[in-house]
Amino acid sequence: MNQDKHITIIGAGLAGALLATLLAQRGWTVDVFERRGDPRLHGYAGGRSINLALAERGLHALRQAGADAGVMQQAVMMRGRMVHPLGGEPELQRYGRDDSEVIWSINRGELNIVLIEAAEAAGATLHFDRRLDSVDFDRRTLVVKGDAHEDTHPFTALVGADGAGSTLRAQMALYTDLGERIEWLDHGYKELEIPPGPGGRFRIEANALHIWPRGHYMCIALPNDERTFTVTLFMPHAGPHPSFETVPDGDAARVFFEQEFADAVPLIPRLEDDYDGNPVGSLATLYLERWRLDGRAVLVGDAAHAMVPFHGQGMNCAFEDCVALADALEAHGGFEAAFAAFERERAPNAAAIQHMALENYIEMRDRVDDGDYRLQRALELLLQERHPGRFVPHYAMVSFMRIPYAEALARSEIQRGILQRATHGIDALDAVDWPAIDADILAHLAPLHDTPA
Ligand code: FAD
Ligand code: E1W
Repeated sequence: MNQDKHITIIGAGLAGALLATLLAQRGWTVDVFERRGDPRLHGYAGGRSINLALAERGLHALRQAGADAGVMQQAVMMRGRMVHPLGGEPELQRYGRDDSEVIWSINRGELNIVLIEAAEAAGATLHFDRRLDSVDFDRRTLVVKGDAHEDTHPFTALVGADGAGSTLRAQMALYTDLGERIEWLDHGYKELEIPPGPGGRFRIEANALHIWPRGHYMCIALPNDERTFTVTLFMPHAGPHPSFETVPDGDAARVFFEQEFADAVPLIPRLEDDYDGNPVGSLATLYLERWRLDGRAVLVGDAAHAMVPFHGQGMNCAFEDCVALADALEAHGGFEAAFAAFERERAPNAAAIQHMALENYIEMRDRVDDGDYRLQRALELLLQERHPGRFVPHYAMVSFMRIPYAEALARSEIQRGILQRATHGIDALDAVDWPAIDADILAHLAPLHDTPA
């Protein structure tokens, strides 16, 4: 075996399977160890239909691997957010200018299967039911367990794609200080299901991400290709408002939903069973000062930078990591230089999207249904037309473009100031002082350069 082009990946989840594909396609010998069983044989762990929003960054990475067509077959287009106010009609707020600026809802299990098949087709070797247990970085061996098995394998270099609770990260931390800090969100989440309606049709608008903003908590719903929706309730774990403490079970949930999400109640026939049967998930941001142990191991995706889900970018960012790492391994001689270049490129961008994801929770749960927010979104669209290639709405920079997240964040902060100054004390766009805004934009925003395809 060519030791220089051999790599071992921990985790065949979203990032692990995509990275295995990209590297195997470039002539690498790739071994992947995955704790779970092969989802093609036993179905995807959990069995529930959980979906994710795929945006341009993730889609572009899938194109690099030639896996986009297989994924898009199952995808449902989402044109915008459908906001359901308390006691009012739902309203669609478009994400972009037209149907070329949309995002896609995809099933996590189906996506993982497409990527696992791509990895094997490219020549990677996947070992299922093999959980990483420990690593001896001095001897360069690792121990994996599963099926009453315990094996020791030699490795050349390791990539940790084993998610937020990464075992590889914990093993690396025994050899070097990674500067790890976890910030738990005091809100958790619970998933519920909207089954198909009469005639097997979607019960609510299929091509949207539905949001029920309620100030300190919210529900969202994403469509599945089998005509169901997965609803997610985000709410504090504890405390007096509504919280998972004050709404402890299915019966309490029905009363709560009748008060707060009345239009959703008839859509969720198994509300009590779903609420009682599904766990409350926890959410956190994981900050690391270092992502690698010299040239012996590096972390990608959630293992390196788990984030809260409110921008729908965790997987998209993990996929961008995979392309960046595969490129760095091709561009640099030796693992140490490649891992260092990868970390240098990605760490500031991961930090930027982690920050934007936290900010977006407050935006989604509290602001999407107020007049000021809608005025600023409408103004963003007009400014995009007036200053093409210079003023691009925040959401578009994150979801429809591939400029580095750190640049999107810096520009968004400048634009927020411009929008605030422009809308200060006015409540309609016809009162806007256009010459003043134009001058503000030209003074503070340089022309933007997107990465070419
Ligand atoms: P994972 O997908 O967690 O994969 C890790 C893999 O490693 C798993 O297969 C696991 O079994 C395996 N593994 C773990 N430990 C071991 C071990 N010791 N040995 C071997 N294998 C191991 N992102 C988006 O882009 N869009 C969204 O809409 C979105 N919505 C979300 C909603 C919620 C409620 C949450 C919680 C997250 C959401 N995300 C979303 C984020 C997204 O789920 C993650 O960012 C993404 O799954 C990260 O991929 P990963 O491959 O790094 O980790
Ligand atoms: C998306 C879980 C999740 C996933 C998402 C999004 C949101 C709110 C949530 C962010 C968004 C797609 N978002 N939606 N509308 N404005 N921002 O774009 O993935 Cl909670």
